[in-house]
Amino acid sequence: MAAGEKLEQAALRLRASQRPVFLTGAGVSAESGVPTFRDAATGLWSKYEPTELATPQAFQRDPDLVWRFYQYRRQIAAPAKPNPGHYALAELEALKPDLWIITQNVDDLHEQSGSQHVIRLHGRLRDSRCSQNCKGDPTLIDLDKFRLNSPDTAPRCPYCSARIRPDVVWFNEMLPLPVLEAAWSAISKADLVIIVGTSGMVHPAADMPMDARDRGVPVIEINPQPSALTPVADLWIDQPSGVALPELAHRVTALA
Ligand code: BV8
Ligand code: ZN
Repeated sequence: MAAGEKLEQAALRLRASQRPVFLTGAGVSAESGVPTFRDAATGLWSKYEPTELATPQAFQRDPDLVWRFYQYRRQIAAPAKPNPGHYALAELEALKPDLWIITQNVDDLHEQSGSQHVIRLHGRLRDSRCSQNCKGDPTLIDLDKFRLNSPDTAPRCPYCSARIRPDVVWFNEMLPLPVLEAAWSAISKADLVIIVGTSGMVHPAADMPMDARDRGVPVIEINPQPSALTPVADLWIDQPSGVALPELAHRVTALA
């Protein structure tokens, strides 16, 4: 099926849906210049596997190394701006008030582009917290306020002196329960799931479209490459999200 026909089919489904859910991954931020997760360790970090650094064990073993990795990723993500794909999702939410985005991304680009209904599964790169959550979960620490913005060593909590860490969910850590509940609730109500820019390797995010498909909900994937979730999709649009999403929004608006 030609690309135009696939987009037309996707637009008709999206137009007819009341409660569409978009599951996004690092690919949706690629055109904003944020390296995808599996490409995150380039240059001097290329000798590390991101999945090995994004664990409590790595932080336990070498907090300063993991802290430097996240300071490096913060530096890259800080200047990034939303791309047309992010803005298209915000435009679609204005048309479809019950649209939800479940994102695996830890950048703020969906929120920066105006999307309100965003469920962040894996936390927020720019936030730091006490690793012991000594003042409650989460004990967020404003590094600027406490003048702790250290590039090289994991600073210590001003309240209990435990190490400070990025407020993200690492591998082998549970996702926060309220976030999981919100995501599963959105997926259980979805009448259409559109997967954008994820390799589909990380759980429980990857389980969500599968659950929808098992209930007979149509699933569409937007990704220039096949992913672990392509077999779950009824329709695979093999285009970059920065191209496909604006085209989709344009067609849905035209149908309105
Ligand atoms: C948990 C924050 C319970 C940190 C991240 C079931 C089966 C197997 C394993 C497990 C399972 N259940 C649990 C596990 C273990 C583990 C897991 O999934 N392991 C896998 C990898 C083997 N999961 C967990 O540990 C989770 N916790 O389940 O708790 C528990 C408790 C104890 C013990 C066991 C279980 C927590 C997972 C959270 C990890 N934290 N992020 C950080 O960012 O540093 S995940 C990390 O990967 C990022 O958030 C990233 O978003 C996410 C997924 O990666 P992608 O977004 O897909 O990015 P990737 O680079 O892989 O792919 C990019 C895609 O974009 C590609 O397909 C590419 O083609 C495409 N693309 C590129 N350009 C474009 C594009 N697409 C569109 N347009 C473009 N222009
Ligand atoms: Zn503390």
